[in-house]
Amino acid sequence: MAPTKTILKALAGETQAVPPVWMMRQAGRYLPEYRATRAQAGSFLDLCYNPELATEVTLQPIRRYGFDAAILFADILLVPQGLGADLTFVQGEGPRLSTVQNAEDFAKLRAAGDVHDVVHPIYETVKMLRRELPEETTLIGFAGAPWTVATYMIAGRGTPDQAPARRLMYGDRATFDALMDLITDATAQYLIAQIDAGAEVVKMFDSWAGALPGLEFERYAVRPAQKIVAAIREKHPDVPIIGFPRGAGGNYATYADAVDVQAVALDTSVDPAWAAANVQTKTCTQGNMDPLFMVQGGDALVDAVKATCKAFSGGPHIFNLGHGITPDADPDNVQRMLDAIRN
Ligand code: 1CP
Repeated sequence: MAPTKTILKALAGETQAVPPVWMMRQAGRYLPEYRATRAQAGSFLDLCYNPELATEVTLQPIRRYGFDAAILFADILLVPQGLGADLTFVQGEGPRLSTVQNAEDFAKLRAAGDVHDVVHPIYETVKMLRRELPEETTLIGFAGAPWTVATYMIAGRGTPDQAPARRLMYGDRATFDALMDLITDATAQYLIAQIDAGAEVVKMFDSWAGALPGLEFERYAVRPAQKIVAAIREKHPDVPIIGFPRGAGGNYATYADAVDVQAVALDTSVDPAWAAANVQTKTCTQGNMDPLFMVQGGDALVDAVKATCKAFSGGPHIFNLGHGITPDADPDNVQRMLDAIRN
C-alpha cells in the first residue's frame, strides 16, 4: 500500500513540492516546556527511563510546531549501559562511562541480548507514543551506530577526535573488533525491539563517522551499518532506515551506494548541490541547514531555508538541520523556519 504520511512518502522515494520536516534534538533545552519536565524528572537518565515523561517531551515539539515526525526521546548511550557500562551525565559536562580499554574490560560486558533488561522502558515509551501521536506524524526510533557508540565506551566520555578509540583500533584490533561486533548485535536487537513496539522508521546516528580514518570507513562505518540493516530487514522488510554518517565528506556517496538505507542524513558541511548530484540520485536525503540559524534568525534564516529547499527540490528530501538544535536557539526561529518551508 502506498504510504500516506509525508515522511514515509519521502522515504519511499517520492519528490514532494513541500518537503516534510523535523529537527534533530527537537525535544530539548531550547524549549521552556522541556526544561520544566526535565526538572520534574530529576536526572537526564531518569527522564529517558520514565515512559510517561519521555512521551511528554517527545510530544512537546509536535504540539508546538506540528513537525512531520517525532523522534523517540532517549539517548545513544543507553545501549552501552545495557551492555553493563556505568553511565552518568554530569550537569554541564556531558556523559561519563566506565571504559573498555583491553580484553579484560571487554570480558566484563554483558551479552547483546541482555540490553533489553535495562532498556525495556524505552519500548514502553514507543508504545505510548504510537497511541498519542497525531495520525499524520511519523514516529522515528533510533540508536547510535557501532563506531560512535564504541568511541564513548572506549574513552568513557566525548572527545573531539576519538583518539582513545583509534588507539585501541590500532593497538588491540582483536578487542576493538570484538567490541564492535557486540555493539552491532545489541544495536540490531534494540532497533528491532523499537520497531516491534511501534517505531515506523529507525535512524542510525554515526555522529563520529568523520573521525574514522579513510582507510577504516568501509570496515567500521559501512559494514556494521550493512549488518544492522540486514538484521532489521529479516524481521521487518518494509521499515525505512535513515543513516547518518556525520562528517563522512566524500564518503557520503560511498555510504549511499553500499548501505541499503532509505535516506542518508547530511551534516552541515555538505554542499547541497554536491549531495543532490551524488547522494540524492541514489536515495532520499535529509538535512542539512546550519543549526546556528536557529540562534541567529532574521532574513538570513529565510534565505538559507529557501536555498536548501531549492537545492534538494529535484528528488526526495526531508528537511532537517545538519546537526542538533542548540540550547541557545530561539523557539520563534523554529516557527520562522517552518513558515519559510511550508509557504
Ligand atoms: O540536559 C539534558 O537535557 C541532556 C541533553 C541531552 C538530550 C536532550 C542528551 C545528553 N541527550 C539528549 C537526547 C537525545 N540524544 C536524543 C533525543 C531525541 C531528539 O533528538 O530530540 C537523541 C536522538 C540523542 C542522540 C545522541 N546522544 C547522539 C547522536 C546525535 C548527535 O547529537 O550527534 C549523541 C552523540 C549522544 C550523546 C550525548 N547525549 C547527551 C550529550 C550531551 C551527548 C554528547 C556527548 C559528547 O560528545 O560530549
